[in-house]
Amino acid sequence: MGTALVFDEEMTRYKLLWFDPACVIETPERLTVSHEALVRTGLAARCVPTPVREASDDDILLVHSKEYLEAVKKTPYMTLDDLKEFTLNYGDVYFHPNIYHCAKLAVGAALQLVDAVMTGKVRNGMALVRPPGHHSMRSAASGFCVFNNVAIAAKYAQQKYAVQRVLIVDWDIHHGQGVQYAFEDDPSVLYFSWHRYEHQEFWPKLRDSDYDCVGKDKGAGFTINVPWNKIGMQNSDYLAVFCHVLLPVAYEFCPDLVLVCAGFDSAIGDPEGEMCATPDIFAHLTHLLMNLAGGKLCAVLEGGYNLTSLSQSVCLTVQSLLGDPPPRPTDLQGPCQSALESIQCVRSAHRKYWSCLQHAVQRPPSDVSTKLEAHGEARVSKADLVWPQPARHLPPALCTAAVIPEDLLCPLGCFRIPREQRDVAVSTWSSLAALVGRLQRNEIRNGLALVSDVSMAMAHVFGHTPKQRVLAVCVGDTEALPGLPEDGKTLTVHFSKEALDKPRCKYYIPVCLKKGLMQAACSLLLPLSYQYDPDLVLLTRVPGSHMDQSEWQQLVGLLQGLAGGHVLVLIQEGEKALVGPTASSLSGSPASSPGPLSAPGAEDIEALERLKYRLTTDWKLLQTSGEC
Ligand code: X5A
Ligand code: ZN
Repeated sequence: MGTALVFDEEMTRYKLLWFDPACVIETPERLTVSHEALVRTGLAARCVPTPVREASDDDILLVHSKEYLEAVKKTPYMTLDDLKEFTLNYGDVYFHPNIYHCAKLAVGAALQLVDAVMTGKVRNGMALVRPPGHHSMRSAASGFCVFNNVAIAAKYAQQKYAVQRVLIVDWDIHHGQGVQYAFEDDPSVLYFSWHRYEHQEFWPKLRDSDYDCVGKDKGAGFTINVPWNKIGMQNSDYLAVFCHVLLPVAYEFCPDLVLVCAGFDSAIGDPEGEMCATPDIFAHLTHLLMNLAGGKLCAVLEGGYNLTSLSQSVCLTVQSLLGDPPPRPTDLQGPCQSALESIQCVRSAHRKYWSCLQHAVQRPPSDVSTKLEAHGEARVSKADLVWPQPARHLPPALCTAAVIPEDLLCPLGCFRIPREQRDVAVSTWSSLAALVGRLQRNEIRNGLALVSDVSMAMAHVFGHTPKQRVLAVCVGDTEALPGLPEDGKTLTVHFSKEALDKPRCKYYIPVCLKKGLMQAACSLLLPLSYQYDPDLVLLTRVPGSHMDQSEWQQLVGLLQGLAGGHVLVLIQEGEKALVGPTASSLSGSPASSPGPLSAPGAEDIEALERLKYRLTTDWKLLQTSGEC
């Protein structure tokens, strides 16, 4: 389906012309190094090159006032002194004779990306732009931003393509107040932002950026702010917010299009963010969003001021967009106390708006979150600012292998493991063994087998993976799971609609739910899986499941973020109809959307919260509240 890359060198042709310490970090090199890194790694060549265009006045007026546009239009003709004076009207931004031209291209780049995605030319894409956009407001420039690229893109998509619901994920380390203000009373655009806040001490120092600002009027609940009150946040903190806040709400919202304010000042080494999440995390964040909205995702560059971590993060984002498996996650110890406080506050503030959060722990609004300190130092030491160079990764040439009967057509994008023996039963086992071997040698990425007895097939796979950590995810009402090794070499999560055994040990987790499966996948399965960090994911499906085809496809998609993408799916014969949809997700096609009706019921969410709570002592990534 393809990934668009929108870029034009023209956007490097403006810079700060006078002394202003607040603006020195916003340089043309930000764009050149990012683009050069994409070229050097071969990623750019794998994308669909997509030209920029100049946004029209009408495009810009979707978000900005006529007066502001007319004022900016005059800047190309101003003298240096005029430009300096004009700049003084706004905060932390600079003007240059060529910035108006570049700002029109930056908006146009975002719109070209939306066009490419919405017309089906590509599945997703990224626009590398300057100036950034998310701080600019209806009548004001701010924080290096002139026009609000992403806010305009959202309105444009709604107007031109009748897109109903747009999800905007702002992972830049600053609060995109411009985006928030553009949609604060609009329930058709869900705006999510995390940002360095430090109890309103950090720029732009707005009361509007706190967790209790949730939107206005009809838009109440459709603004989600996650303030970071400490610096030094790590991969675990970011993942925890995705698992426990963003993803459950995103699945409930059911967007038709996902836009990302892709700022990388939230990565380690950035002088603005001072956070400690590694560039690898962006491969995961991207992957986790890639199956929403039928895969329609547009990432638009915002901030990012450490040229090394910026360019690495851009590469990892594009790598995921292209469908490469994310690298194995590193150092997931669980979120810090300060992050947990923020998570708890956000979930509590939103519990009345989202079914998936209705059983979040209630926090009295007066309980201002100042008491608890993050573990360790509040300062980030120099030693913590070193991170490993992302692995040079080569995706396996072959993607999906299938062990299926000869009378079944091999699904598109798969290749069949040939049968070596005439005896059907023996042949399936030997083919399955061959498949597991090829997965272990990284000759294939993932695989799928249709088997007569899932339980025996699982035992067979365990037999061939004695040294590996296997995450077994079982879906359906199996009575007999094989005798599971309880040595920590497998973690089993079993989804069933019937009541199951009580958890026998830390490594066997039964989940009994009627509905709300996506919520369980996001806030239970993902944290467990990430923390377990398996070498192989074994996903099994037997009849008698309540998980519909789109939920199943989402699960197949999400789990490919683990184990370097090594997922083996075992389907029991009665569920033959799932072979095609499974193969499609394994070979990288976007999963279908579960639809807004899959919202969970109160009972399910309560059961889920209870289960999570019980497991938190063993699995820190499941935590959603601080120690009170
Ligand atoms: C897009 C962006 C940051 C502005 C910081 C001003 N702007 N102190 O990251
Ligand atoms: Zn920023």
